[in-house]
Amino acid sequence: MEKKLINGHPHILYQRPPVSPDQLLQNSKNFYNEMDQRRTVREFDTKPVPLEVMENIILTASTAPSGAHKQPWTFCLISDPEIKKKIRETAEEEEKISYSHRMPEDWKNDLKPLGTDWEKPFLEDAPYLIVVFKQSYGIQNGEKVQHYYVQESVGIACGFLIAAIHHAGLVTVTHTPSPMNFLGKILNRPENEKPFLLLPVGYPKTETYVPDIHRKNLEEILVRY
Ligand code: IYR
Repeated sequence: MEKKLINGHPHILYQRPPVSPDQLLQNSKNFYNEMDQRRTVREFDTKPVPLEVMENIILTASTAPSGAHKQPWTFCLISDPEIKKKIRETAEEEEKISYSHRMPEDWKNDLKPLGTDWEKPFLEDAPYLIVVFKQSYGIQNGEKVQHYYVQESVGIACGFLIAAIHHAGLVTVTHTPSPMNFLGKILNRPENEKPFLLLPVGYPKTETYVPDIHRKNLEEILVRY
């Protein structure tokens, strides 16, 4: 029987082909090796990326689990140069104040190895910007719909999004201009949506340098019981 009712709701049989322990090892190693090649990149080539690639990446993000399957996210995909310019100008205005007044010295010192500053040319150079919005609540047929674990759900979806961008062969940087409410205004988003993360997406510049920093090793991150 391929379908049955549970709590009066239809369920379908879920089957995945069995995977041998050897194959599990191979698959997990391959995926780890691929993800370990991911780097945050802040210098983008202006070379275009096909729209369908971006749509597939966003579809992948939307496969993330979410509280009560409410899928409390909206992905805004921006290629319009005028909108990118406006976002860059406003983000830089805020970042200028952050770097000069808002961020304490310790924070700025922690960022020194990454080489960041208030200038964000990637907001115009990258062929696409994705602005992820979290929906504090949903609206269906004019009625408010309760959402659950919004922060966690959208965070997980962004993880999937970043993995999909990398897997496709592109690069990104998780940019969180602060404060970032201006994004809702520029993109004309409704009251139930709050900006969560901004990701420029594209090819890296031909000669791009990234910080010579390293990931914690397994013994530093894993506790076995
Ligand atoms: N939002 C600023 C500052 C910044 C903060 C952290 I924490 C980073 O890991 C990187 C940057 C900016 O985008 O420059």
